[in-house]
Amino acid sequence: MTTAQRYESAREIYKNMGVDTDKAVETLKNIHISMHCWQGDDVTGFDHDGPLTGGIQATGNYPGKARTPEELMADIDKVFSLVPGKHKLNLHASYAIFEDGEFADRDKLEPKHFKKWVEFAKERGIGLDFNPTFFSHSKVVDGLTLSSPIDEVRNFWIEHGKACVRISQYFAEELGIPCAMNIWIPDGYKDIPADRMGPRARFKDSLDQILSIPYDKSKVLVCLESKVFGIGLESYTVGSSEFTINYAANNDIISLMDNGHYHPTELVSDKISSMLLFNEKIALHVTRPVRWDSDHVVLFDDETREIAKEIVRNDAIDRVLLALDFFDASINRISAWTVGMRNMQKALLYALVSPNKKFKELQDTNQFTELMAMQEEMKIYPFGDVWDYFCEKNNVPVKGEWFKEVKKYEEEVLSKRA
Ligand code: RNT
Ligand code: ZN
Repeated sequence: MTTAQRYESAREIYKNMGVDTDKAVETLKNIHISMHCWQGDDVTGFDHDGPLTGGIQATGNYPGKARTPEELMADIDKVFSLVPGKHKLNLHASYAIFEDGEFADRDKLEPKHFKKWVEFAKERGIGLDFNPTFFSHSKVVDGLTLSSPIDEVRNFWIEHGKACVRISQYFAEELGIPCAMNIWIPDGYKDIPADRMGPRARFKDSLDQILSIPYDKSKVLVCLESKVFGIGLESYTVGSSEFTINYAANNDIISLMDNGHYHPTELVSDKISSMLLFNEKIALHVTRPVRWDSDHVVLFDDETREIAKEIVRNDAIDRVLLALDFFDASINRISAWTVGMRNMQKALLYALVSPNKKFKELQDTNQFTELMAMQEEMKIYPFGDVWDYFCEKNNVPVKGEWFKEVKKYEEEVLSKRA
């Protein structure tokens, strides 16, 4: 049977449950996921040759990592050719591209240092998102940036933040697509602090200063990401969840939740509805924490599906800025990216072909026996046939065919990078 024939049969089966698969496929096509550039080079970037710092770690040394902007762009293109639909690219400030030996430190970055990325995005008709890089730099002193007690250090990073707001607005204006700019700082302490308030008060003031520059709020969507702990920063994190949610709510910016940034039994899927009740927009970093914020590749697993369900069944597709955040250096990086992107899309499609209204009715009429029975039945509906159809319709390889492309690319391109 062809993919189209299998889809026809699946469509009828879902129709009996009141699900319109044609509509689901159409909706999914218009969901743009922000793909992080940093899976391609283990969060290295192009503006330094020091180690990755900030309490985050990319482990593994699978060959073929991108070493130059050209290599990273080629790799991103390869991934986009294997992922259905059109997406956004999420850059970090450390991916500035300096030409003719010129260099600008993070506090002096300008739009021109990202011109090549804008050209890249324009040629592909995609939007760009952005992140100031508050790590992997000598001005991170004693693990602190925007919360540092040293004025010179704190001011350096405030200037970096301001520069990034300007660059984000440049992206939005050049591309005609709003740019989400996410602020995450690693600041924290390994051991029990003597003063928890001071660093948070300084962080608050630093954010106020960064956001005091004029910028167009309809173009630059400033987000603030919380965290519970980092490696070497286990006892105290300045940008905790309470800090970021309150700061965002009081300053009209967007809260960003990364599902690796909570205690192990806390689930971001359960937080989304509360956040949506009080915020016009929220932002997500979808990742896979394994025992800690390990940033494993996103799988088609329970929590990813649950996150997708919360977005879809609350009609929040346009209110959730959806980005991925993982970096696995132990496997082929093109494959890592592709698996994560396709899985996020699968999770969304899975949510779109769930009889959400019917399930809600069962809940509201206290029919939990039937709800469980039907939810379990739906798990083995011919979902794969709908997904395959979506891939075919969007001109990307169906089923595992994409992996052949990755192997070929590894042989022809990645293996030559040694
Ligand atoms: C770190 C945060 C942050 C980074 C990226 C590289 O724990 O999740 O989002 O992963 O900015
Ligand atoms: Zn994150």
